[in-house]
Amino acid sequence: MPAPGANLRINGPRLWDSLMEMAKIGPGVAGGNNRQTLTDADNEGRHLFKSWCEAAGMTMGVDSMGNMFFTRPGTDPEALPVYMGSHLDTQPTGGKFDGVLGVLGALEVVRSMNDLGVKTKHPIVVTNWTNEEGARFAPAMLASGVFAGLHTEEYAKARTDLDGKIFGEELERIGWVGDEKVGARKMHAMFELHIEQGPILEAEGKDIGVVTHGQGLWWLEITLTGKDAHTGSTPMNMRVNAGLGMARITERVHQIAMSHLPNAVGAVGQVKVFPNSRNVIPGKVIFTVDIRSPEQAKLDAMKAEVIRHAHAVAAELGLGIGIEEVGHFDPVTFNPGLVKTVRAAAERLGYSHMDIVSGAGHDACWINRVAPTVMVMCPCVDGLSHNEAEEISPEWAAAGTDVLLHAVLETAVIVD
Ligand code: HGY
Ligand code: MN
Ligand code: MN
Repeated sequence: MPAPGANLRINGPRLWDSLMEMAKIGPGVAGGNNRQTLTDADNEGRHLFKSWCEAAGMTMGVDSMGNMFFTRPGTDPEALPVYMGSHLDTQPTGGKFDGVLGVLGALEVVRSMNDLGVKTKHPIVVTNWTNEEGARFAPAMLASGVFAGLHTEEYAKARTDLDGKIFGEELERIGWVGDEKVGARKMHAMFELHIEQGPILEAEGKDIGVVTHGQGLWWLEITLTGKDAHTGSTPMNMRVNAGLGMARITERVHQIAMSHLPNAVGAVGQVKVFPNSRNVIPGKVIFTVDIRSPEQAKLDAMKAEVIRHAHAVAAELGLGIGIEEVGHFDPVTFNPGLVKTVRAAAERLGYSHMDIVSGAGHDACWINRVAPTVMVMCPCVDGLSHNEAEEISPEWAAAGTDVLLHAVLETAVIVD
């Protein structure tokens, strides 16, 4: 099948306008976004996205996890569709582009296909996956994980947020429980365009990241139980300080990652301290360890070291300890054939590019289990993400979406 002509390009200004329009929904306090999953802002963003997709002639399907699918018909209705998409939910202090570029970039591909009068053999489906971030309801990539069979729908719908709200009830509340069975859809291929969320592409001066692999991840939620006591009158040798245990384990997580460099990262991002009063020694803490590596052996070794050390600290300080695995996926290898297609598209379009391993987790990491999958990345300024100051250039957005257009058209097969 001949590749699409290099002159086929998306409409960059239209894409940028849509990104800025979506960014108005669920605004943050510092120029970014707080459009967390299953909130009213998420609902508003979903409706705006739906209106745009329907205006582009696509028809909507929604599954029982609220995953949204918009279909542009192909000439062969028997042919499995080519999917592309990402997520519209954001971190509480998120940027305007994490996830959103992949969803609205996919929409722009269809809008451009309409402008160009392009027909394809395979149908095309634009997707918004529910709760990719895992910020409000852990784990991350929750709904794509149910779709790929990694989690049961029952497990997912029982997840709770910090206020005790339940996922299934919140999905019901915003009215996005669809009638499709999760995971019933079969895919010819799945593409996800995403900002890198790291510094490599910008530092190397590359416009496009051809994502060959994704690093693996563990989220370990540790609960330490000590004893509430007065911070002033309690002698140091009588304290059972859960907060001290958390501090020691947090420091050790950093050291463990450093001891496994390169290709290893680790941090503690979410912390809950009880009773969280200035003059009470914390009797209980719950915190999540996030460790990652593209190398299976390193990921396994770091997990074992974190658990071993956490138990040693608890024993040393006389603390009770519980460790729950609240998120995990092994390192991912994306489909080599689609990787080649993405690389060839960047080459044909004249964009500088390099192979890259994704540092962040993405819905594509789960969908890769059930369909041929690949990612396309564009740089972000200073590699910053999960921060309201997240920034990309319109040129980077357009380049990534041009490559998505070409790779999807080649895979979906243009029909004259
Ligand atoms: O955690 C991640 O890597 C993704 O941003 N959910
Ligand atoms: Mn993302
Ligand atoms: Mn994210």
